[in-house]
Amino acid sequence: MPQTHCLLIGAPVDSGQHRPGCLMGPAAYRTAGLAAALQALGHRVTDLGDVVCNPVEATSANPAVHHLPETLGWTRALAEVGEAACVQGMPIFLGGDHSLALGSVAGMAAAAKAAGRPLFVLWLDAHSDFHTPGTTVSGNLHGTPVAYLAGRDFPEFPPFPAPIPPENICLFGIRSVDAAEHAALLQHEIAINDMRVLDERGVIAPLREFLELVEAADGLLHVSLDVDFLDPSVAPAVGTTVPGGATFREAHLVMELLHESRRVTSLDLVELNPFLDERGRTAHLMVDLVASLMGKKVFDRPTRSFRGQM
Ligand code: 6HN
Ligand code: MN
Ligand code: MN
Ligand code: MN
Repeated sequence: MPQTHCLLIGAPVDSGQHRPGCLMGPAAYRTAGLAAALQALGHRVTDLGDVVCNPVEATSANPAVHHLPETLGWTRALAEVGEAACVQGMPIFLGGDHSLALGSVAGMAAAAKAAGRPLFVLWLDAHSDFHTPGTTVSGNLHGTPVAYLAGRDFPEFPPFPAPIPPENICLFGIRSVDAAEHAALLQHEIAINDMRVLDERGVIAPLREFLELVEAADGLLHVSLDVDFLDPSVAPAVGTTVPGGATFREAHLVMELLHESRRVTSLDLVELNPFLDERGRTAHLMVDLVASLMGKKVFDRPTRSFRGQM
């Protein structure tokens, strides 16, 4: 199996929502043994440490929006660090709340543009995160990154480097969508695999459909994994729990299929709030899911993809 150079990028972002604790995420992933788990699979790991945020003075026309200067600072810093890391290997962003993806995906989009390759995004989440700063009711900017990467109106932010066409975006696992997000999603051709779809079809068929698009376009694939994609019964350490999420095995199966696709080029791990965890179980599960994504198998048969090819 080819070795990957994994670049761990600590993103202790806590400004995208109100409940303190996500800033402890990077330390929790390190404590739960992420680097060792990747090395045990034969990968090379470089920990780039934690990124530092320099706030950017700004205000929003929407008075609900809070911590905009910090979020702008993180967006700029993470885009820069992420874009530079792409050249060396596979960036893995250790969050931090989901507003970090405003920066991580911007960095990946800039790198994809420079490489002349299309970027695809798989959003594993209970939420659609499709608000703009103008439509958010909570003012929590962690609910906005999909709208930013799709090129919607973000007057407070730098223009997104290369907006991602809706057909290159796949929402997976969603079960909580606000009215303004719902209305906007109806205007975009984004694949929406909500839990109703996954209940009926399972995770395999819809994920394969998306991976086939990535394959056909020889695309780069960014995966953004929100802890609340998982059911709260297996992953309690998150501020925005929504019942009815992916089971332990569904989540591993998604990761195993992603590994077999050989397409994933960057990854966000977001919304872990270690302050809400139970003896580290959510942090450990997230590390185990990354291991599945990077090649760990239940039983290590000679490698065969889901299509039965080598
Ligand atoms: N996340 N739609 C809600 C809001 O406040 O805008 C929830 C957002 C959750 C964001 O889970 O990353
Ligand atoms: Mn606050
Ligand atoms: Mn999210
Ligand atoms: Mn979420």
